[in-house]
Amino acid sequence: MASADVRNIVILTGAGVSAESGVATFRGPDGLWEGHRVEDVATPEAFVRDPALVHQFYDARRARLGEVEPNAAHRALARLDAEWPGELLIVTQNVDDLHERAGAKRLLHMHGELTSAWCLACDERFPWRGPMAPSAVCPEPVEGLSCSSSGAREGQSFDKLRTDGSVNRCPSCETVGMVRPDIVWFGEMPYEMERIDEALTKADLFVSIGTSGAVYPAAGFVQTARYCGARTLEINLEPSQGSIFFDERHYGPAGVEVPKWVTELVDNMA
Ligand code: BJW
Repeated sequence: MASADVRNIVILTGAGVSAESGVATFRGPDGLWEGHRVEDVATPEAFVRDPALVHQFYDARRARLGEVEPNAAHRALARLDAEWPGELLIVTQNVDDLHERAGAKRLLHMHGELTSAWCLACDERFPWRGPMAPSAVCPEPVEGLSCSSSGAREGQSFDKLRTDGSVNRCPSCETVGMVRPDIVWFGEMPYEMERIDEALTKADLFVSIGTSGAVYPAAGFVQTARYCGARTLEINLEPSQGSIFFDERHYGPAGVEVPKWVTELVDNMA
């Protein structure tokens, strides 16, 4: 793909770009979290059914962010972002912060971020670093409430539970027990769809990296970009579900294939 013909680039990344940093993918052999499928913990219904379980899932992953580092693929994309003179947008489905820690700036998180929280009481979003679940020890008996094994029951907010210090309190309206992960769950609208659609319609090159193509609307971006005239490139460990829609395919670890592709593109810049 000659870079002289390319000015506007859209890059979609998925869990595979962070795999070599030690972040688990969703649908691989290690793609279960303590026996739960992502579809069972990443829905609004799951959160209502068992908020403690869902908080535990996201608290564990938020804590893990401190133990992982960007890899060669994140760094190569940050280099491309810094050096590419045309338009470029990195759309990540990932909720980790490895792209920005590598230095990427022209980036958006369409499925939300682990380091962001959303208050359901006042609708504010704000940065969040520590655990979000109050450590839900079974409280002294509170009238009308009982503890399930996971510390909460259907429809129950955490405000009546005694905690050991981690309080689920909104810093804006101060309501306790109504802060949830700022993550796009199944059935919810991903972020910044208008901006993504606009970039896809203008793209000369669409590159998909480390995603299985199993989750929409991201899985459909390749078809939109292609329909609007972009060349399309897939970089993944193996053919994704949408591999037939790509003009070019590079299969191998992102930490090897992405730096190779970026070097080629940047070295041949017009
Ligand atoms: C490597 C590698 C290495 C490994 N190097 N590669 C029926 C038909 C069509 C659609 C639907 C349907 N029923 C419901 C829907 C809609 C639904 C959906 O798509 N469901 C599917 C299960 C079918 N989508 C939604 O509900 C979305 N909202 C929505 O559609 O709103 C309405 C709407 C209407 C119109 C326009 C727009 C919107 C919301 C989806 C929210 C997804 N949320 C999750 C969890 C939250 C985030 C979190 O907790 O982290 O996001 S699900 C999970 O999957 C996560 C990911 O971002 C997402 C995608 O996964 P990803 O990144 O592709 O990871 P994997 O594990 O699947 O693949 C990794 C790949 O990497 C593999 O291919 C490996 O080979 C590869 N790999 N190591 C390179 N080293």
